Amino acid sequence: MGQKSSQFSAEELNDYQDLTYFTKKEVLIAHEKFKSLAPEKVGHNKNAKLALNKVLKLPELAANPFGERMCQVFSSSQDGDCTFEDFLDMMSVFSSMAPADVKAEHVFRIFDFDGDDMLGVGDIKKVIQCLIGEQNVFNDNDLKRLVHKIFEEVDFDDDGALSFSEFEHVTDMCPDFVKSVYIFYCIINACLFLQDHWF
Ligand SMILES: [Ca+2]
Ligand SMILES: [Ca+2]
Repeated sequence: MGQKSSQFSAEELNDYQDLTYFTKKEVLIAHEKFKSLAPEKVGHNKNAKLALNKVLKLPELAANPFGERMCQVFSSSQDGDCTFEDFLDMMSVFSSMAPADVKAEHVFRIFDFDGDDMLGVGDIKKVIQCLIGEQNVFNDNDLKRLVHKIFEEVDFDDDGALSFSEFEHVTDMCPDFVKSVYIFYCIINACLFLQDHWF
C-alpha cells in the first residue's frame, strides 16, 4: 500500500491495453481517476467495486444526463456499481479512440432502458426526460407529440420502434455520443419551435 509504483503487473497492463482503446499510460490515468473516487478502498484493492453514487462523483459523469444509465449499462453486476474493469470499459468506449460503430452500439444500449433490443416509445420518452432533466417543460401531450415527431423522422419501417439499424442511420450522420445525443436534442428543439407554429 501507499507505494508510488503501479498497482498493476506488466501482464495486466498489457491485457488492458489489448482489451481497450487505451495505451498503458491511459489505463493508468483512468485508474488514478477511479482511485480518486475512493482512495482508501481502491488503494487496498485496485479492482474494488464502487457504489453507483461514488462513481457518479466523477465530473465527466456528473455532468452527463446519462451518467447513471451509463454506469448501469457498464456495471458487471448490472446495478450501476462499478469495478475498475467496468469503469475502464466505459471510459474506453467513450474515448476519442473508440470507433463510431462501437460507440453507437453502446449508446443504443444506454437508450434501450427496458433492454428489449429496440428503442420503443417508452425508451425515447426516458431519453427525452434525461435530456430535459429537472426543468421539465413538457406536459404529457407535448411529450407524446415530440415522440411521434421523432418516430416520423427515424422509424423507417413504421413498426413503432427503432431498431439498431434505424438508430445507426441517425448516428451515421453524427457518429459520436455527444453528437447523437445532440441530434435528439436538435429534434426536440425543432419540435419546440414547431410547436410554437403548430396552431
Ligand atoms: Ca427497448
Ligand atoms: Ca422501426
